[in-house]
Amino acid sequence: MTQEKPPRIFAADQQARWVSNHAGIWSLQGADLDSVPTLSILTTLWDQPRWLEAYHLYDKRGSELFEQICDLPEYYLTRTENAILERHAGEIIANAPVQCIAELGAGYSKKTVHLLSHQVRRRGNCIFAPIDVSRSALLASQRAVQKDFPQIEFHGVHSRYEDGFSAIDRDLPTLFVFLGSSIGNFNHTDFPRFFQALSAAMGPHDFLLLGADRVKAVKMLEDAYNDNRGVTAEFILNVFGSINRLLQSNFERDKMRYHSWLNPEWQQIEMYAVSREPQQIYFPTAETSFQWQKDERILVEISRKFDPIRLQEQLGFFGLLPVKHFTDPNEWFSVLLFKKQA
Ligand code: AVJ
Repeated sequence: MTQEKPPRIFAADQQARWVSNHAGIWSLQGADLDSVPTLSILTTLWDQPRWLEAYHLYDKRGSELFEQICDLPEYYLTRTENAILERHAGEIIANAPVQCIAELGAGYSKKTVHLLSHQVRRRGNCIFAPIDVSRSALLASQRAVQKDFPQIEFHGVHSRYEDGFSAIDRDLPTLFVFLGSSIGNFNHTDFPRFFQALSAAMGPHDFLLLGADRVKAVKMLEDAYNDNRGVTAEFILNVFGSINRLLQSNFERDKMRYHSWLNPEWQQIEMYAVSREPQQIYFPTAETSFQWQKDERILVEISRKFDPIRLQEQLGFFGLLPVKHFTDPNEWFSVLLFKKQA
């Protein structure tokens, strides 16, 4: 442990809780992010329909596959959002007079660079505080920021989103950034819980920048999650490799197939693993098993689509007031700036 003094990004009553074992990277004292969440996996797998929480998708291979998805011709989200940010970063920063940019997830993407460079240009200095459960993502982010923006003070927060954003000093004017339409992964209970907690953690000078994929023609949406090369299928089915490693279970790639569709009532893409044959799935560490029937589906991920105007109205009920709405010429994707109600 290096005896680094906790930086001023943390609120006074939080300072003692955060420790650093690598300069510029902070974790909660005693927190164990790698503990095997057996019970949480089994409870969702025994639900009806069976389902899994999306964060299990991002092991090493899953993260690599997701990177490939971002470059697929069918997956318009990443490049569309990037173009919006590239074009409007100056205006976003001008409208959000902050000293700190705190990014939830995705430590350092080329999308964030647009914000950082405008912040540096306009205000000279800046704190960048990515919050991520992946330590390696934070380290990569730190290397890149220190190289490209030596004037930026970097503090990586190695924690779950909620622990991270709740610890940040409410008096430090901060722009929280949540890009990529990651909110699309939140189901109807996660969604209000997340915004309630985030808004409660935000101070009177704070802003939120949110990237949200929009409701649009069914074919375009379904193609984005069912690409020609089958990368999305590999990404979704890879989750069972990660589950096998955690629980020593016996899911087999060859005995399942990928299926996805747009659920029109919920306006969400649903991504399933479907069993090709009846099979018994064992969980030796929990001494239990279940019969995975032929054609029975396990819901691995959802990706909700949004109407930006309705989203602005909805977030208003959480004390987040719309400031600006940025979109692309085709109106495929929205980047929304909110201010915390004083
Ligand atoms: C990272 C949640 C935004 O929902 O578009 C992409 C994940 N899954 N293709 C999305 C994903 C399959 C992605 N998010």
